[in-house]
Amino acid sequence: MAGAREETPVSDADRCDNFIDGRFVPPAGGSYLPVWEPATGRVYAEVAASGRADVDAACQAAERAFPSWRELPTERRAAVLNALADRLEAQLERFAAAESKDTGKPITLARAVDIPRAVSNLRFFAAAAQHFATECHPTSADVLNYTLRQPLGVVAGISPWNLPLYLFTWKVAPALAAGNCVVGKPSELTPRTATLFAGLCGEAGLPPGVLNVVHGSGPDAGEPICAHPSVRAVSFTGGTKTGARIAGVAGPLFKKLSLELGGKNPVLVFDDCDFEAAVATTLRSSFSNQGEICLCGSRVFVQDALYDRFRDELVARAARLVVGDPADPATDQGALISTEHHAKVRGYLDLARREGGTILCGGQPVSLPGRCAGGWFLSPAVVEGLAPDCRTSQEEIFGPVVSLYRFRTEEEAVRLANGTAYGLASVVWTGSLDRAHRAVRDLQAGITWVNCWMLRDLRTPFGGVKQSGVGREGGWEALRFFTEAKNVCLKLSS
Ligand code: TXE
Repeated sequence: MAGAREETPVSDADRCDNFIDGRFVPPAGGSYLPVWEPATGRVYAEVAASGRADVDAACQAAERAFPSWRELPTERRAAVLNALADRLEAQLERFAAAESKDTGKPITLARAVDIPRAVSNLRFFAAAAQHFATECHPTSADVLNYTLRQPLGVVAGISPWNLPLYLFTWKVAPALAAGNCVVGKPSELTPRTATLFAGLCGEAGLPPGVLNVVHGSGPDAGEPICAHPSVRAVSFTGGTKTGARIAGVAGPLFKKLSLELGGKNPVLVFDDCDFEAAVATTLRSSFSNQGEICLCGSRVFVQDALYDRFRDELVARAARLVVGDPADPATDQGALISTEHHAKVRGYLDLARREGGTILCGGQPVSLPGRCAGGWFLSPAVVEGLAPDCRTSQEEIFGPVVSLYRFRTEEEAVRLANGTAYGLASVVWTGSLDRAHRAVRDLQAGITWVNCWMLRDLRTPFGGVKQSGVGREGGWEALRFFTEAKNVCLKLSS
């Protein structure tokens, strides 16, 4: 029965220990947290429940490693990242299986997206660091100002459970490439692939202490990392409330902060769009990874003349998505991350009904036969009839739920799209270049896709506005974040 939890014994091989100073070590306090397999609802591993002492040990190891890592030529650091990428790529199948088991996502997605993207993150920042240049300001004939960009020292990367290795490497790769040492904390819900990744570091030539992985809960392990005096910057991806908490801890200590938070992303479908492309992509932007991607479109605004046709087609296709064992290549929709999250998403569907919405399809717990009988599955839901300002329309659900709204004019669509506290991503479907440009100008979001979704170029700035975050990652932005600019003013002697 979906929602229940069953415990089974855990073997040593399924233990995720910390990785500190180049070695796997148990947590100082000796305790572990259970790790659940979302597809079965059973505990299948355990993860170090670290605390302040483990964070101290990791930060000290990182401090010790920093001088030599910083002094390595950029090319040598890049070579280590490329060696890591090669090893990861060679073990793609092993990592994809681990990611799928830990998160409940379909194995096909982990194989095609999560692990290849982690490989790309490493290769991309290995190359980017070698092309990174700084500014020079010749002030006068005898005065030259130039900018040095120096690594910060020890930096932290705190990553979430929805795209575990993808986002872990998105932080770790630029930080290391720029010459920093890292203390990383993966989500305690999905610690597996970061642990396997740490196991590749030695053979890839990463010196001990350069990358440390400290596992554990947010309050016990994450917060001491954010507050640690050695940590000069924190790059965080996760929920908006957690981001506010981290800002409250790290802000008064004047640490650099990059916060990639939640979203309630609008999709604007105008009646002059390419219908097939719009409906097929909206299906993906609504339900990829069970809707557990911060970039998923969760509010779909459709122009009056197209509304009924678009709704009927989206509902028909959503109803055909296969909810199944994530290990089965035929599965489109895997399990939700936890029983709590499953309950939270179902709670929003109940709320949607109370707020006047109609669930057009899905939204039901799915009971699968066999090994997945206890898994946290939910059929993808399309909702209509909600007011744009009700809670279901305003709060991040982060699951396989999308709501539809009808609009008449361009102004109305943009106003409704902007009417939430969030501003991460937005999507516009139209055949008109003028309309696209106007929408792009007026939408409050860090990213706008026009006639596409999730087409990513790692050189582009990534981040949100309003409650979706502060700062930008990706490309030069990430290398700027993980370095400190120092201006040098040289005057020639007369
Ligand atoms: O994430 P948390 P949760 C959203 C989504 C979801 C909600 C809560 O709506 O339902 O957030 O998810 C660490 N100091 N997103 O609770 O808590 C934590 O251990 C330092 C959006 O699972 O934000 C984990 O490593 N660290 C999202 C990481 O923060 C702390 C992805 C993220 O966990 C901490 C995930 C603390 N006080 C959830 N508390 C996105 N934007 O992609 C927790 N952590």
